[in-house]
Parts: sequence; structure tokens; C-alpha cells
Amino acid sequence: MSRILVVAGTDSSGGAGLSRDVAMAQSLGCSVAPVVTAVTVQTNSALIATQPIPPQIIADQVTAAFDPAGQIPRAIKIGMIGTPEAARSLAQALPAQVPIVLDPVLKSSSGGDLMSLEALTPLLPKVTVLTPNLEESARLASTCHYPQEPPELAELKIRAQIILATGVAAVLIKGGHGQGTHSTDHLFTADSHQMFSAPRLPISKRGTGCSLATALACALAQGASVTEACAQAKAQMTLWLSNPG
Ligand code: PXL
Repeated sequence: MSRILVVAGTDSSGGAGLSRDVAMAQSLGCSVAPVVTAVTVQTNSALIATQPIPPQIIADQVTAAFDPAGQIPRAIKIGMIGTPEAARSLAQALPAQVPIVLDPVLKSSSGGDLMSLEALTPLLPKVTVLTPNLEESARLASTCHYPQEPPELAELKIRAQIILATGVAAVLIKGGHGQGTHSTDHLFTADSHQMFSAPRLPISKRGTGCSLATALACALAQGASVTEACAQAKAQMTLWLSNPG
């Protein structure tokens, strides 16, 4: 069984965050080394309180998870980081050579801010795949050359170029929050662009961003390439969204 490291906040409502990540990883046959960055108090419609974990404790959880006596994680998924200090501490503790999927969760799906853009900066050069949704991609690129909603491909390409310049190896701009009969995710690297499309389902669930990034990390841990991992994660999301509960 492959293992992934999941760096995330807890969500007391159970809809998103670490418990969502663990459920998705287990359904894909991966075990999880959980690194808690923050405890959040949430209902499905409100973020009530957040308690960050001290940065050194976050770094120590990462170091312990890579103890050679245990099962070594083969990929890393990062969700809510919390504070800029936590991000700096994490950037120092993360090992090189292990692929990293970072879901830039700036806002909770229940409403409320989970972290600032500033918190992401020290981690971006280490990231294998960054997975912003449309809104996060606009904030990360801090630009909108073509103000149509949903953005056209030309706008997505500009956002991707700006995001890639931060040092991430690839960016997957997710179309789940867009419109149209299909939900299309766009994977950009410095010299490639691929699309992953699935019929848009008339379903709104919390924790979709967490689930997709975790499914991507599991596929990478199991030996898939980035392109294969994006295709597998998209298929997995369609399955998960189609399931009640
Ligand atoms: O799905 C993004 C996310 C990540 N982490 C925590 C969350 C959420 C969304 O609500 O609460 C802790």
C-alpha cells in the first residue's frame, strides 16, 4: 500500500479538510501520514473559529513522518497551511524528491478566509502541481486581462504563465466552479497545455478541492505521471460526486 503525507487543517463539520483527505486516500488504497496545521470550528455554512498549530510542531510532524523506520510517504498533499510562519517552517521541513500537490485553499467552502496568499509564497518553488480553482487562479495571478466569467482560454493561459513564474512545476486550473455542460480542468507546464473534461454534474458538495488534490497525490504516490494523475483524479471526482453521501 502506498502512503501519502497530508498537510491540512481539520474541519469539525467533517465536510472538508483533513478528514475528507483521509477518506479519499483510503478509498484509493493509500494510507495517510496526517500533519495537522490548524483546528477549525465549522458548520456547513460558517467558519466559526481557527486555532493554528505552532510552526515547530508542524515541522516536527513532517520530520517524524519521514523516519526511515516507518513507511515513507511517496507524495505530499498540502491544503490549509494557516499562517505565513507555518508555511516557512513547512518549506524547511519538507523533503526534496517527493512530489508535492498544493491546493491553495484561500477560503473555506463554508465561508471565511483560511489563509493568505502570502502564506503560500515560500512553498511554491517546491510544488509539483498547484491546483487552484478559477477564483484562486485569478487571485494568484492578480490579473484579469479578459474579464469574462468564466474566463476564456486566453485568460487562463495568462494566469498560468504568471503562476508558473512563481516556481511551481505545473498548475492545474480547475473548472468545477465554471459554467457549461462540461467541467474542464486545464493543466499547464512551461511548455505544455492539456485538458481534462467530464460532464458537469448538478451536484454541489463541500470538500471537492481537498478530494481532487488528494486523489492526485495518491496517483503520484502510486507511480503515475502528472498527466496520468490528473486524468485519474478527474475520473475519481466524477465517481465521488455521483455517489450520494
Ligand atoms: O476544501 C478546502 C478546505 C481545506 N481545509 C479546510 C477546510 C476547507 C474548506 O472548507 O475547511 C480545513
